[in-house]
Amino acid sequence: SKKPVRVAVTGAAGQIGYALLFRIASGEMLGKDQPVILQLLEIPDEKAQKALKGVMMEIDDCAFPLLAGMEAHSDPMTAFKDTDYALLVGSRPRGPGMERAELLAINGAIFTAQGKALNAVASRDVKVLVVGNPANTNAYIAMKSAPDLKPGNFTAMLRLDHNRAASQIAAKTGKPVASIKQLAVWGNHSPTMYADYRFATIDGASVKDMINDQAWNKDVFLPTVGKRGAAIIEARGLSSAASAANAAIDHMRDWALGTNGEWVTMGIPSKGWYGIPKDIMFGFPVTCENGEYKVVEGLEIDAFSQECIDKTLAELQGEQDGVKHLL
Ligand code: NAX
Repeated sequence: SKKPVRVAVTGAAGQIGYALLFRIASGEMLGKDQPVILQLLEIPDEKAQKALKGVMMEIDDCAFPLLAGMEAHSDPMTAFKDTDYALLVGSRPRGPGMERAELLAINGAIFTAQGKALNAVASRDVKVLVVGNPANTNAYIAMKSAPDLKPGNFTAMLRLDHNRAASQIAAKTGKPVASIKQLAVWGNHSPTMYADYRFATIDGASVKDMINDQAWNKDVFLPTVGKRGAAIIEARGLSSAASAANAAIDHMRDWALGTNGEWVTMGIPSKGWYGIPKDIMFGFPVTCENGEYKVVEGLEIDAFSQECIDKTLAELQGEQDGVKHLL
C-alpha cells in the first residue's frame, strides 16, 4: 500500500473546512488508495482551537480507513512541517465597511507568515492551493514569501468559477454538465473573472453556436457567474462553503492525478502566457498530467475577450501593487 502523504489545511474549523476535511480523509481528493495525514491549522484563539478539536472528534468518529494521522496546530511552522499539499483556506475576507488598505494589511500578514513557513518546513514539492480571499493576491503574497519553493507550485482557486460556469451552460443548453468540455475562466477570482465558452464543446458540437446569443453571454451568463457568490450569501445568509470545498477537491485532485487531456481552470503565476505579465496569479485554462499543469496555449483572443481579460488583469495589478510594500 502507498505511503501516507501530508495534507495541511488552514482555517480548518471554518465552514469550508467542515465541508472539506471529511472528503479529503475519505480519499476523494487524492484517491481511494492514498492514505493521508491531516495537519490542521487554526488561529491560537481558544474558541477556534476548541472548535477544531470538535471537528477532529467527528473525523475520528468516521473511522476513515485512509486517515493515517491527524494533528491540530496553532503555528504554521509546525502545521506545514513536511507537508505535500497545503490548502490555505483561512483568511480575512473583506467585511462591511472595511478599508481596502486594512484588508490588504491583515491578509498580507497572514500570507507572508504562511509563505515563509512553507518555505522553511514544507516538502520541496509542496502543492499549494489558496482558497481564502482575495485568493489570487493571497497566493501571490505566499509565493513571493517562499523564494526557495517553485513559484509554479503556488496556485489560487478559480475552480468554483469554472464549475459555476459549467453549471449555467448545462442549464442553458439542457445538456448534462459532464458533457461540457474545453471551458475556460480567465483572471481574478472576483466578479471581474471572464468565463469563456467560445472553445467549449458538447458531444463535439460548439457551445457558442448552440447558444448563439452574445447578449445572453454578456448580460446574463457573465454577471450570473460573476455575482454567484453574492447570490449565495443573499439566499443562504452565509457564503458558499460546500461548493467551495468541492472546487478545492476538484482542483487538487486534477492537479495531482491528472485530467486526461480535459481542460480545467487554475489560478497560476503567469509566465507571460496571453500577454499576462510574469508572476501575476491569473486564471488560465490548463490540462494536468503527472502532477504538473500545462497552460492551453494558442487560443484566439477576440476583441470582446481581450476587453474582459484586460479588465480582470487591471484589477489584479491594482491588488498586487497594493501589497508590494509588504514583500
Ligand atoms: P469561516 O470564517 O467560516 O472560516 C475561516 C476560518 O479560518 C476560521 O475558523 C478562522 O479562525 C480561520 N483563520 C483565520 N485566519 C487564520 C490563520 N491566519 N490561520 C489559520 N486559520 C485562520 O470562512 P469560510 O466560509 O470557511 O471561508 C474561508 C475563506 O474562503 C474566506 O476567505 C472566503 O472569502 C473564501 N472563499 C473563497 C472562494 C474561492 O472560490 N476562492 C469561494 C468561497 C469562499 O468565499
